[in-house]
Order: sequence, then structure tokens, then C-alpha cells
Amino acid sequence: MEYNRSFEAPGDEARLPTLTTPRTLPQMDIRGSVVATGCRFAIVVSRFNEEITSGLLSGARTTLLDAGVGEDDVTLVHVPGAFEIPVAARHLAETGRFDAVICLGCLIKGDTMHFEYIAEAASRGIMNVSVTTGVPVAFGVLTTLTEEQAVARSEPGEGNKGREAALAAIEMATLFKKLGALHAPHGGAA
Ligand code: INI
Repeated sequence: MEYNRSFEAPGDEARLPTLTTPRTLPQMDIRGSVVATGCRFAIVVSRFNEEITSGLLSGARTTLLDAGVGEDDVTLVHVPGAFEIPVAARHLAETGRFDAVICLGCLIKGDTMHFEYIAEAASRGIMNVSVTTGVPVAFGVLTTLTEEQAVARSEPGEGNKGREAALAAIEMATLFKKLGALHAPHGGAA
């Protein structure tokens, strides 16, 4: 192509800038932390498939406490089913009291379209809460084909999806605290 050929012309290399001087562009590498002491979290957990969601809740709570979050800094809200999670999450996010909201639920595919509709509503609804309020919202809602899959993801251990959602919430909450500090003069040091 025309553009490439112009660079391949003899003598063009000499006109390219030589990058022998190290670049001193300001760099920012901002990450969340695994320690969330002082952060406040809300957990919304649905009662439907409670034998599974209680496992998710246990994984999420333990993970928050292990990350240094105070017991008093965790607010727990129960809703009937996954369909009700987004509106409760929105209410909590809009209070401005929480650094992140963790949503926990369990949908197990049945023989009808019910699963699809609720899964779609819950996942979209939860994402919308996050992007419209600006508060990190973690998605810990299982959507499995079988009960065995749900059990495997709610048992204690690294595969627990409540734990995974809590880890994401911790990372995002601590990340947003750092990003918030960027608004203040000199990164909040003034
Ligand atoms: N809610 C769930 O959280 N998981 C399910 O698997 C489920 N199924 O299969 O029906 C479910 N239904 C209830 C739904 O979330 C609402 O609570 C209900 O429709 C009332 O609004």
C-alpha cells in the first residue's frame, strides 16, 4: 500500500527519529489491593436455592474478613430470588455508604425458559447498577446446568464463586479509592 511503500523507500530510515534517549513520560500503574481494611461492603444474597447461596455467602464473608474488612463494615441484605438482586443492589449502591456491592444468587436451568429470562435480567441488571451508579458491583450469581455444578461452585475452597466475587469486590473497592484520590490536588496529598 502507498503508506507502507513510502517507509520502504531507500533513505527513509535516516529520517526516522532515533530513540536513544530514554523516554520520561509520566507513568501510572494503578491497581487494587488485596487488603481492604476500612472499606465497606454490602452483600445482596437471594434465598432461592438457599442451600447453594448460603455456601456462596460463607465464601464471600470469609474472604472479606480475611482481607481485613471489619465485621461491622459488611451489610447483608436478603432478597427472594435472583430477579430481585439488581434493584436491591441499586438501592444499596445509591446510599453512597458502600465501596462495593457483592451480588450472590443461584439459577439452575430447568425445563422452561424461566432460567434464561431471570439469568438475563439479573446479569444485565447487576451490570447496569454498576455502570450507572459508578459503584463496583461484583457478580456472584451462579447460572448452572445442573445442581452438581452449583454445589461444586458453592463449596468451601478456591472454586467458591462467592469468594471469587468478594475478591473482585475487594480489588475494585480498593482500586476506586486510589482512583478517587486522583481527583484531589497532588493525588490527595494536599
Ligand atoms: N430465582 C433464583 O434465584 N434462582 C432460580 O433458579 C429461580 N427459578 O428457577 O425460578 C428463581 N426464580 C425466582 C425469581 O428470581 C423471582 O424471585 C420470582 O420470579 C419473583 O419475582
